[in-house]
Amino acid sequence: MGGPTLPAGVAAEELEAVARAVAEEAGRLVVEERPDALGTSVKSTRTDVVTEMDQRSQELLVARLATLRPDDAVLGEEEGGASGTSGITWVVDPIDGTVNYLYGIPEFSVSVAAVVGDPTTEDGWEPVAGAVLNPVRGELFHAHAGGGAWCTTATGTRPVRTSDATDLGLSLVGTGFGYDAGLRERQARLLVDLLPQVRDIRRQGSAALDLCAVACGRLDAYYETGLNAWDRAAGQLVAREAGAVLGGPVDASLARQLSWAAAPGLAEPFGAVVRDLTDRHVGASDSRR
Ligand code: LIP
Repeated sequence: MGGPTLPAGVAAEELEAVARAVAEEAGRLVVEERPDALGTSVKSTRTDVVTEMDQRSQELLVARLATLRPDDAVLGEEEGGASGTSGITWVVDPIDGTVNYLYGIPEFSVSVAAVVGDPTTEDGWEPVAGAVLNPVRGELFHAHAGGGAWCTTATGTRPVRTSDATDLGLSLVGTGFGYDAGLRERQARLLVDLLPQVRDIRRQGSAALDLCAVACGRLDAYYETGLNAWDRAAGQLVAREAGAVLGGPVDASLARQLSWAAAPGLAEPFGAVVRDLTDRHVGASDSRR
């Protein structure tokens, strides 16, 4: 099956190089220019925090993409994207794991993906290149469609592959929770039913890094309900290129109600159990953040 169709004259490798470059610039910004007194405000609920560095990171990403890819659109988590005419949209999370960033926990990322299609729809889009940077660890995960998944650090670039897990009862599973208290209650009930069936759970706080953790075998599987496109766009491409099987509530289409990724040997039992538990505990209409 062929990969996503790119607009004429667009090379996925070039988009990957752009994603890597701008993610690294934004990563330097959020680490090196974080003020002692970090300005914050709230969005959907009082726990849904945004910092001044989320906004500054997105402003940098939009400005650099306007220079490097002037005809492309940009959709970001924070206010202030850009329209485009090329058929490529950059879907960016300027800081994924904002609460970790706020608390000084070194598990946050800058996530940058180039997608075809409309990323404001549920599944009418597909990533073609992307990069996820943990700027504290200095780990840059990156991929383009059909090019494999890679991790670049100060010591070089290595290919990444999923684990060879096959036993659900021995699987290490990542997840996350939304900002709405009612959704969190239902997500917790899902977790109560899942936890006895797996080895253990990790809640690391960045969907992009969780998907990259599946890609490199630090997690055997990951699921989350209520993700936005910017949380997952780059990480899902890295995971798929690393050999992970990905899916949603009914089929291979990741969706707001449920997005999951698993090592191939685990995909059938894991996909079945998270689809069933999501149906039981988190209805489609409950997947607001
Ligand atoms: C975060 C997600 C994470 C989720 C958090 C939060 P943000 O994104 O990446 O998976 O569990 O609640 O939504 O808001 O830090 O960009």
